Amino acid sequence: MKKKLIAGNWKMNGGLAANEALLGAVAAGLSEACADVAVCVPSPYLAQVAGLRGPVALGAQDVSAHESGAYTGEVSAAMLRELGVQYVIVGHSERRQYHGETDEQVAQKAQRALAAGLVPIVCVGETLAQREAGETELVVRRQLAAVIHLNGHCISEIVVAYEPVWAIGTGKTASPEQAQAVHAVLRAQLQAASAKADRIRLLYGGSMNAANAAELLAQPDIDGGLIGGASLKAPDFLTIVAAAS
Ligand code: 3PY
Repeated sequence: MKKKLIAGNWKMNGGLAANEALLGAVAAGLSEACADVAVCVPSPYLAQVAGLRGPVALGAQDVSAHESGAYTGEVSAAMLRELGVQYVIVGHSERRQYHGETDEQVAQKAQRALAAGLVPIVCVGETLAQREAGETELVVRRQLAAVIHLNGHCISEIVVAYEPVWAIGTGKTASPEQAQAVHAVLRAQLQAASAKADRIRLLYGGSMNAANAAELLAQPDIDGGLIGGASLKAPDFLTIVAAAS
């Protein structure tokens, strides 16, 4: 059986003192047999968290689609790697929505990450309007297809996160049945692309919290969670990790 992965997405939150307190509390609460745990932190704190992380893997929240050069403000995959980063989120809906990231750019970012030895956490998910129009499957398959198309030969090295946009920052969560249905679609798409698809971890994201984690994580195709707000509170985050362990 695959070990589940619980990755915190701190988004644009944190501070030197707060990070130290949060990581200390998380590390103290982890047991040896627990799920894999990661925190995806804002870029300025990567070096700090690399020194504090203990058993927690380090993740970033974005990476440049370019290798290096005149791209003011961007951070390359090689730079992340040098800081000890293992995971990087690509295509989070907040980046697709507020920064206009396209499926092709997300696929390029995944490619840069893989080439540098990082594991991209590729986010896919539909908006409320798309769900109501019956387009959920079409949308998530299109988003994942772009990444499969560009990264076919190493697709088994990625993590996929299904994050329905209508469940992000809204307090709404997909029901376990809704989430499982989409995960099954994604799993079938990955199986069609790779003989090693069964080892790819499919995370659910979108308001996973201490109260709903156990039910979501019990679904056959949910291999972990990408956790927003609840990853900023050590007791809640640890409850989710325990539910995955
Ligand atoms: C959320 O749970 O709000 C997320 O966006 C996790 O990435």
